[in-house]
Amino acid sequence: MKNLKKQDPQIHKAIIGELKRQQEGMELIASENYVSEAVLEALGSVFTNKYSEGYPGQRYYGGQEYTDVVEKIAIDRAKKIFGAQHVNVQPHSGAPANIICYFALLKPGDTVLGMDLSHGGHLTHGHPVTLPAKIYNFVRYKTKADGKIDYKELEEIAVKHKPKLILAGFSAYTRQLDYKKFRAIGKKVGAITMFDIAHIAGLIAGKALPNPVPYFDVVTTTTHKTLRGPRGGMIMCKKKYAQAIDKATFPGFQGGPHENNVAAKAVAFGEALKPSFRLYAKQIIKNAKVLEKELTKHGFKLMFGGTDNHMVLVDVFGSKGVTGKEAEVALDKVGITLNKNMIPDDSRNPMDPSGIRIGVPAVTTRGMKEKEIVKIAKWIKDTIENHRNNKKLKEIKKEVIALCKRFPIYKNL
Ligand code: DSN
Repeated sequence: MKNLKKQDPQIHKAIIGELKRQQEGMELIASENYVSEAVLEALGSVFTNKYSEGYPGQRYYGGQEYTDVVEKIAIDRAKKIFGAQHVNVQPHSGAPANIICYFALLKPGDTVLGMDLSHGGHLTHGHPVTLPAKIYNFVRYKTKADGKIDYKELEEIAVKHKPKLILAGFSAYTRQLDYKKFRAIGKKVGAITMFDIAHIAGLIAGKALPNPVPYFDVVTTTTHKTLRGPRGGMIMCKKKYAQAIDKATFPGFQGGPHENNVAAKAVAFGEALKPSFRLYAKQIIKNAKVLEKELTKHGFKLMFGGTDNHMVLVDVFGSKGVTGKEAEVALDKVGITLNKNMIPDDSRNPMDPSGIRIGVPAVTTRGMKEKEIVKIAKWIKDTIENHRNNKKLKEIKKEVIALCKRFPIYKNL
């Protein structure tokens, strides 16, 4: 970054600081990951200069010979990974992708069935503070005491409210969904089915979880979580909805696509098609299972009874009398980054909830395996149990940095 260093030392310094933070810190935010240097190069490429409203072969501005190449490759690779009939790689991120789908498939006032936020759902699945919740009528379903979705209740709610859209997907739910049951309920009430796979897209791409794309009418995702691509979104759908989705993306909701992101998505999809990505996806699940076992052994209560994917949701307040915020702050002090999180029907508030969410995709990218996860679980326990003991926290921090240094990232940056 020699030009940046000379021209804008303040920004250069912040980027170097962030690089060091990522290199030395233990990243356990379930939705984060480390992209490859090739993905970073595509992101920082001259495609950032180009306007390309429209779609390959049908653009509004000239000079599209290379934008069309990268966008077509991104689409083809996504189709190959997920077996999708139609793909739109232009959504800027996951929230816009979801809003585009609502816009494409619904009329104002239509009813949508989505998962409750405190039960692991996502803000854009109808939380009252969001724009979609002001436009559409969201009805929420929850999980049962055993942590599974109550499909019988889901069916009853669907029969009662006759939604136009049934939404599956989550940002903190840790269990595998029954795709066939969603499809059957959708069919029974004549609803379109949509699955937001943002969190688990990489696990599906790596064949560590079954592929839901054949079962749902529409599937949205981000590209930067387990899929390990650039910050961005994507919509996959059945041919029947292709035109509506494309029109709702542009000109309906977005302007020009960010072709530097599209190029980086193509690079990441190329990586996801490699055999090594399958090993990565499988290792994520193995690591999460070890985390589940170790945290349980250390006296933590895991929500939903454990995990089938890349993350766990822990009731730290119920387990150790330490709030989610206190745990997040203490863990930050030792260089372990994660987020406080609501647990189902949390009696506390979102800024200081009862839980923390812990995910292993980023540390797995670094090459950490079962042995390292055992250590991480112990540090989490020791940090939370000693959250006011700064001396102890400093000792743990040294150990965390030492382990991260043994699993380096971005050596060539
Ligand atoms: N913020 C993302 C997450 O952490 O799950 C979802 O949008």
